[in-house]
This record gives sequence, structure tokens and C-alpha cells, in this order.
Amino acid sequence: EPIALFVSDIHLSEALPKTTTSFLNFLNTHAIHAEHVYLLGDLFEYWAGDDDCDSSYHQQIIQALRTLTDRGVQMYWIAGNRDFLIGEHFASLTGIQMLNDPCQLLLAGRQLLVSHGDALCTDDVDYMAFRSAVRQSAWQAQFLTKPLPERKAIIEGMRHASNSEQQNKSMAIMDVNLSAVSKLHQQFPNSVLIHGHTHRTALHHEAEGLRYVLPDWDCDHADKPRGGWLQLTPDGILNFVHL
Ligand code: OKV
Ligand code: MN
Repeated sequence: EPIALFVSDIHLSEALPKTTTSFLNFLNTHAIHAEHVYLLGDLFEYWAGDDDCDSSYHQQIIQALRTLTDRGVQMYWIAGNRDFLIGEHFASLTGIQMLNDPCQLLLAGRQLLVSHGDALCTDDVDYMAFRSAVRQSAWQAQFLTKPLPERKAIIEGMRHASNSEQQNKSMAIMDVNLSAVSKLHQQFPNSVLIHGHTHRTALHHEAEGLRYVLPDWDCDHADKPRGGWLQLTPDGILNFVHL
């Protein structure tokens, strides 16, 4: 049985029923056998606030996570750029433990560093400015005073604008900046870095250490279901598992 599983960028949404079913299947047939499960951000297509826990769609996901934590699976969460508004209420309903980004772990004798990965995309200066604004607790507190439907409309508006804008941005600025990766490796020496966000699943041999990039999931649009996770075996071996 694996010591730990690492997964990110599932982009759960009611509009994506096959992706949702695949994720629930991942929880019930794979995650249930792990000691630790690390959810490394963008589990949801977006999260507008913990007062959205009550929707029947979110209830279904929350219940599935709760079933695992009740069975003794330790589940951890790092916020992504789409679901950074997940808070204490979601954490207590699911039994997940919130972690800071990045977070250093020692598991199966291996020193790991887990992150969502968006903070490494420093070439996208507009995004980095947006990120530092919305990650401030004062900004979030102000945003969360708005009614839930208004928050959803604002986020949907951003998504609409981004969909027409994204085509213009070069693929390169949406990837991690290798100096930022190098800096992180130097800050946490001898750590294997695990992150998602870029949707470019790979194992990179950087000068300072290994870097595993998790895949994103899409079982609805793609003709071939896309997605998977990274597993850590008791002997300290990391393996990608694809859907
Ligand atoms: C996704 C990226 C846009 C990169 C906003 C709360 C806030 C969620 C959101 C809005 C944006 C995701 C959900 C999108 C990724 C971009 C631009 C660059 C680098 C809020 C919760 F701010 F209103 F509180 N967002 N969208 N980018 O348009 O899909 O990843 S998005
Ligand atoms: Mn992301």
C-alpha cells in the first residue's frame, strides 16, 4: 500500500460529470489505501467561498473526502489559484488539514517539498500581481462580504475574460521560471519538489534536485481521459500513475 498520494488540478465542476466520477473513483479505490493524501491545489474549477459548501454537488465531494478521513486516511490541502478561498469550514467538514505553500515533508525517508506551483510562474507579472493581491487576508475578507451569487458572477466574468486573453499569452510565460525553481531548491536543499498548476506532467532533473509535475485532469472533453497522481511507496520510490 502506498505511503502517500499526490494529486492536483482536477478542476472539479458540476459541468464535468466524468471528471467528477473519476475523482470519486480515485478516492474510493486508490486514496482509501494510502496513509497520506496530498491535494495540491485546483481541486475545484473555482471556489467562491465556504458558504458554497451547501450545494448538493459540493456536499457530494465533501462527503467523499470525509469518508476517507473518517477511515483514518490523513488528507492535506494546499490552495491553488482557483480554490484559494477554501477555508476552515471546508477543512472541518472534510477533516482535511490545510498546509502552507510550499510545505516540506519527510516521508518514507525522503525529503519532499510540495507546492501548487503557481508561485513559481514569475514570468507572468500580471498574474503575480493579481496573486499577491487576492492572497491577502484583508482582500479576501472584503471579497467574502459580497453575496455568494455576486462572487460567482465576478469569478465567471474573470474566466470569460481570461478565455479570450489566454490565447495571446505565450506558452512560455505560463510555465514555471527556472530561476524561481532553483531558488526554491536552494532554500530547501536536498528536497524533491512536487507541484502541479502548469498541466505539463513531467519529471525534471534540475541542477539542485528532482521536480515532479503533476498532470491535470479532464475526462469530459478529451477523447482519452486525462489525469493521474504521483505515489510514494514504502521503500521511498515515486511513481506516476495515469488514469
Ligand atoms: C485561471 C489563470 C485565469 C494562470 C478568482 C476567486 C477571486 C477563483 C478565481 C478567477 C480566474 C480562475 C478562478 C484563470 C488561471 C488565469 C490567468 C492566469 C497563470 C477569485 C476564486 F479573485 F475573484 F476572488 N478565479 N479564473 N492564470 O479565468 O479560470 O494560471 S480563470
Ligand atoms: Mn493552478
